[in-house]
Amino acid sequence: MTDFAALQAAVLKGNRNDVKDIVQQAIDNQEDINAILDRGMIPAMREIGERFSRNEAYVPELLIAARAMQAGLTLLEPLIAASGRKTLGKVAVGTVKGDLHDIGKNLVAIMLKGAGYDVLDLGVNCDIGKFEEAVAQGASILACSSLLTTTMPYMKEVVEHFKGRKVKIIIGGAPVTQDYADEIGADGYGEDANGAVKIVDKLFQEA
Ligand code: B1M
Repeated sequence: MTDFAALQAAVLKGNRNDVKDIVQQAIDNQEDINAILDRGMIPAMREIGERFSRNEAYVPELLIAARAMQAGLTLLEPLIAASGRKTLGKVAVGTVKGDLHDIGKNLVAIMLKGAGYDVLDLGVNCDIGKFEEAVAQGASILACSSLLTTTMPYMKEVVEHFKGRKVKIIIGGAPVTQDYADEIGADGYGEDANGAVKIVDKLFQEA
């Protein structure tokens, strides 16, 4: 029987070795993969995200938890692929054209993955072509990150490019605000990585 509380605690503390051991044991005991994710790892990543939003956890703790989560996911990934587990939806995450900052974008990608979404990480310096490729690969939400006031206007170009299409555009990054998202007609704004998960949850629920 898998100790899901211990698995959650190990992810929260970022204890990579414990996560690997518990997940491997669970696999050996033919535990349901969905249970490992939904009762162990995903709630722990959501909890660390909530703590981060409340300033009770900081970037290093988030990264350490994410690394532990990734260690467990690496063991599960082949089984997930073989089982055909349905993810909650496909989201593409990219830092917009001209901008090379990727730490925040990476956190957003990790938190979305941790929350159960299928994430396409488009990297940095993403032009509209890259976002188009993501849509062609099935992404229904595009999460754009910008850290520079000089690259923020590119988000407006992305929004305008996809206007009238089924895809939703959400934006975030240190200089970005809800007001700016409203001004350019984006479908949502995430203040931080956890905020990005919340807006993605909301948009998929509404879809
Ligand atoms: Co740059 N940089 N930088 N930089 N850099 C800033 C952003 C700056 C504020 C520093 C400053 O002057 N005080 C300033 C921007 C000023 C402005 O535009 N008003 C700046 C500048 C000017 C520059 C260069 C132009 C410097 C130069 O070369 N003259 C240059 C630009 C390069 C380029 O992109 N073309 C540059 C370069 C760099 C480094 C390469 C050295 C490095 C980036 C390394 C990397 O990312 N791999 C760097 C860094 C590290 C920073 C600071 C210090 C830290 C950014 C960071 O990683 N924060 C930054 C100063 C600062 O922000 N205090 C600065 C931690 C990260 C977790 O937070 O990215 O905000 P953040 O992400 C958050 C939220 O914003 C949100 O969630 C994340 C988690 O909470 N979020 C989203 C982010 N994306 C989201 C997407 C979403 C939702 C939420 O989608 C829905």
